[in-house]
Amino acid sequence: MGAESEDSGVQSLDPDDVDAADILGSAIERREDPALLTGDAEYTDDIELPQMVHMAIKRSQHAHARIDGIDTEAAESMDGVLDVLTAEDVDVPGNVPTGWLLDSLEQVEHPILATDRVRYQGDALAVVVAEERYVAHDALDQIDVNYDRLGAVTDPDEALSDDAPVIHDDAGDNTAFDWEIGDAEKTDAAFEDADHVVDLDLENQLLIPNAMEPRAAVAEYNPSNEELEVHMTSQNPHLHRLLMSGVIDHPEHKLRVRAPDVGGGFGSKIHHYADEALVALAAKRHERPVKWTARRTETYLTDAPGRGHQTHAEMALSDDGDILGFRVDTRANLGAYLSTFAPAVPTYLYGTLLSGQYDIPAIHCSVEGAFTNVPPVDAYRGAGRPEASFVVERMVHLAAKELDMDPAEFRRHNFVQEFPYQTEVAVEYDSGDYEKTLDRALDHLDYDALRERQAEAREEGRYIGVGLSAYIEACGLAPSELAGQLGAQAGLWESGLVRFHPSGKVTAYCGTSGHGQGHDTTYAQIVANELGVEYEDVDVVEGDTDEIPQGMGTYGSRSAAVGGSALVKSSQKLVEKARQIAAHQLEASPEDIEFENGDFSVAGAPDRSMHITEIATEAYLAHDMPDDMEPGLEATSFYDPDNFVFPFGLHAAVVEVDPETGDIDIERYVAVDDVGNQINPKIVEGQIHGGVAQGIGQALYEGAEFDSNGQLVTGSMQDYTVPKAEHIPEMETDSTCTPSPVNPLGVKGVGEAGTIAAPQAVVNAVCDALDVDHIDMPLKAEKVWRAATDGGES
Ligand code: MCN
Repeated sequence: MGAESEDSGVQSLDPDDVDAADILGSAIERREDPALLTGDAEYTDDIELPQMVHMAIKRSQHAHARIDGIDTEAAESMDGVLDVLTAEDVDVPGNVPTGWLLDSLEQVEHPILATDRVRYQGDALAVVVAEERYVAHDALDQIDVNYDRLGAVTDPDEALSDDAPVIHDDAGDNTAFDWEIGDAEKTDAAFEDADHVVDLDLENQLLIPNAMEPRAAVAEYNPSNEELEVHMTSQNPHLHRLLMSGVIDHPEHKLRVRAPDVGGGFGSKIHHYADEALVALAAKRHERPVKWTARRTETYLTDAPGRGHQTHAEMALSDDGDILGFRVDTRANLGAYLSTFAPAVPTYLYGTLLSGQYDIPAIHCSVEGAFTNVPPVDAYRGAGRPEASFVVERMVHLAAKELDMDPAEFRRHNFVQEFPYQTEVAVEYDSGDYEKTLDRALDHLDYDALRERQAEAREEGRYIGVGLSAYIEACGLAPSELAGQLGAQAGLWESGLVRFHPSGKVTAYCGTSGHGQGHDTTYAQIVANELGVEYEDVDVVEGDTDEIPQGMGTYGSRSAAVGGSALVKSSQKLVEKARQIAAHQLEASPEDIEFENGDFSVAGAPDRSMHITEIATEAYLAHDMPDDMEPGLEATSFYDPDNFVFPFGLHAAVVEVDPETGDIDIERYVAVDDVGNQINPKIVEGQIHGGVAQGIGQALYEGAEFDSNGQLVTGSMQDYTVPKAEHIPEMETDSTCTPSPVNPLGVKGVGEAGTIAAPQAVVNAVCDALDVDHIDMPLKAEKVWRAATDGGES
């Protein structure tokens, strides 16, 4: 495990061709893919239940309005319509909660159906329950809503200005919170001593998540035992169960939340939305199964968008090339209400990462959160860390330019060298070797030759640019005690249960909930390795509150580091019990029993041994157990890590810009990542590919746009460019391995790394090509052409 790959592209292996002892760290094929690729997967919308009815949601057509009445009579009288519900019919608390609090946070009500006011286009007003899906949707048109329109604001800077329309009257203004981190005085002093100061205004545009499968829920209620089962597109079923039990006032132990196969989430399926709670309520009200599946237009209007920062950043520098201080002032778009983890994203997941890979002696960051008339904003792949890395790496690029230093050497000069490293923004980096990823990337690029080629091309009137991104991220947020001190309303541990069956087969249950990341494969690799059993003999179960003891879910690239480690801990507990049984049956003392590759043997007498699968049988026969030992062979752990893990890497883009048209051609994209030990290098590579594609999407194409009335003008795939294969260059991937000391696997997360690294690699490359300070994302042709033509900021 942890071998460093040297060639670009990892070869997939058939698990049958891998020795059991080498299973951990092997690039075996994903076992989940055949079902996903052949249509055998079961998504929420595939679920058909007897007597099932359908729900559709009437959504506000305006971004901000008072509601002077909703007339549902015509809809109710339609054939096939069973019911139309408005806020008046909601007889439960019905308020969507916030899962992260800050001292200065302005908590506002978020009713699951709007009462007297709508605050974004798409806010839920009423639901129709009908025998057929299309009847339910047709009935929406028959609901007459009397709107009294109000002024709308979608930009955080404008929302925070004095004359902006106020979105929550009780709050007085649109400030959701004021937050800061770092040492303001020390940072001011650093700027006073500076030889140079560079500064930039940067926008990190609002992005709309685009999971392949839209959000959906099917709820069924059994009145005889009051059990309510909700199948839904969830990244964290236990958390959804906990929150939903409060929202709809249904006992948690009689609520089962199950995530069938989930077609991607990228963060958007973490949060508790109004919609799934409404499905559950409708099922209880009608005592019939109810299904709701969002249409693509609904996902554009209501899936929590991400990013949405306006930032002013300043960096203080010495003549010698040292970064002396860093000052960052950000206004973050929170949307119309506070989504589940919204307050954490632009604060603790952002400000704490502003040291990047650099030893910066003074940092201060202030963030003002703004309510606006866009959908509630929350975590989207990277969640705060891409925003931080973008600010740091854009500023570092500019600083090198200001000092006339090569950007690679400027980075090297300022890199953190010793670990653990305590940053000025609270977090302590676990391990790293930043020069190694830089050098590896520069080798791939043949950097010196590339710079020469760039200079020659410039002489010929061609604009080639090289952009570097030395990113860092934090995942596996922990421990729970710290998260609690910072405002989390939940723990950030993970549970794992490993169960041996009497026949010697194994099931591993984990509270994470994969939705594309290959957990069935990697968790089976981990458990097979720990127990010394065949990989094929380990089954993995996730995503069901009735089957799994507890769980926090999959987001923040935490599953390998926290969920995988919980499975290691459980496996180790189980091995210890098996060792006692082996010692008893082999008539030796437990201290003399050695365990290797599934065999327990007596030290010095290797022929006296039992395989762990035999012990499993013995544990359930229970005919000959040690005194006072219970039968059975399974173990559960709740693993709460001591610290975050900090993956890092160096991504580089080489672009050629056509100054006549503003077109950008990404000639090369090199990604060198260090995610500690790799459980499965093929899955790691796949995660990097997907992440980079999303990052390039942000750099070049994506961005939510609203008109002056707050209407979304990029509300479909025709208007909002999600990158396609043809938009993404061939990636050259490589890795180094610096294990994390934090968890027993030595792993760091990989699920968001590419998305965090890519945007600034591309923007730096384009700015380098045109020799301009900055162009705001997305780098659409007109902006680039203007920058090329005006030679300055667009
Ligand atoms: N892994 C590994 N070695 C490591 C680290 C991870 O082999 N050193 C493996 C893991 O075992 C897992 C995969 O890589 O199979 C991703 O692991 P991890 O980094 O722990 O991330 P999570 O599993 O927690 O996934 C969450 C992450 C996030 S936050 C987003 S957003 C995202 C992402 O994963 N959304 C995705 N990748 C996605 N991939 C798909 N297909 N769909 C999404 O919605």
